Amino acid sequence: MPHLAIDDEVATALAEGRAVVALETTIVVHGLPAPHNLEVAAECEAAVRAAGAVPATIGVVQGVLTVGMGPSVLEELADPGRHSAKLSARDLGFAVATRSDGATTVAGTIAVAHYAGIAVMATGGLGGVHRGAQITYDESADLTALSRTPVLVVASGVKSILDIGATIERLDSLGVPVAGYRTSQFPGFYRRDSGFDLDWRVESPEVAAAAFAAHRNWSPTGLLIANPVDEDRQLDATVHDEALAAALAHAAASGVTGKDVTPIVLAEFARFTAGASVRVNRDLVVSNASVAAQIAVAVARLSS
Ligand code: PSU
Ligand code: MN
Repeated sequence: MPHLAIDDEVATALAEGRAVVALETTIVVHGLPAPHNLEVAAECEAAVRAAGAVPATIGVVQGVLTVGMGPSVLEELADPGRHSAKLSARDLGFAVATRSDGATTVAGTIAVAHYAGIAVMATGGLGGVHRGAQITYDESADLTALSRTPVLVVASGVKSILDIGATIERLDSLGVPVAGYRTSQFPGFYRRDSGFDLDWRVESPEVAAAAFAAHRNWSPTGLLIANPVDEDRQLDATVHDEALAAALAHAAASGVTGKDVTPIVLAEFARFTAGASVRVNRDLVVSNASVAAQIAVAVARLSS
């Protein structure tokens, strides 16, 4: 497959049945400002290794679905002059055919991960249903991708800019199982608790892995493990609520739609909080990478 390039270390780990964790690139290219973006990418890879798994950062480089990329390739992909696209699952065929550069979203990343044989991925916040979606129909393809791709995703819930209640309902309709990681509350990305309860919680990577292994026998969907940011790392509640209002107003006034909405709202959050939201975003992504790696190790153990 000339359109698929799996890094040697990742390929060897997969062939030997060892733990591999897919990491996305949209957060690096479109989600976090430089130099935080490349720093956090390196920290995620280190966190995955520290937990005994192999990291596979996924993106599209000149039309090649690239599974596992070193820091120099990632740096090139994130170079603003390169105008790397934001690629969801549906975009991959055109990106291959036109030899484009692009960062993959959760939807794009799990599609490539599954194609490459990787069953676990980590991100910051899953995409979801946007506020006002009953008019705009703006619902992230992350949800429908998870409903047809058997990859376990670790995320700190969904970003608080979204309609969290509606997102939880859609995950239910789509048959995507959700459990809190050592919490009974659905996390609110920058905050531990979005105010919504969860039906399931898991206390260990082993139970998360066992649930996924069982689920895969009768369902084609992925599974969401919702890992909240550490208590002492979350954004102050008042700061959060003020920033959220400002970011939503900014997005509405800018007239931006579609896939540009999430990046512009994240950037406004960072500006309004003078970088505090970026700090929280960094902490939660690295924590998710670590939890994903622990789960991937447990998944590998179950299948050996
Ligand atoms: N998590 C973060 N920052 C991000 C994202 C996740 O901390 O930028 C990205 C993911 O790639 C996710 C995307 O798939 O945001 C959702 O974009 P949209 O709402 O356009 O579907
Ligand atoms: Mn959207």
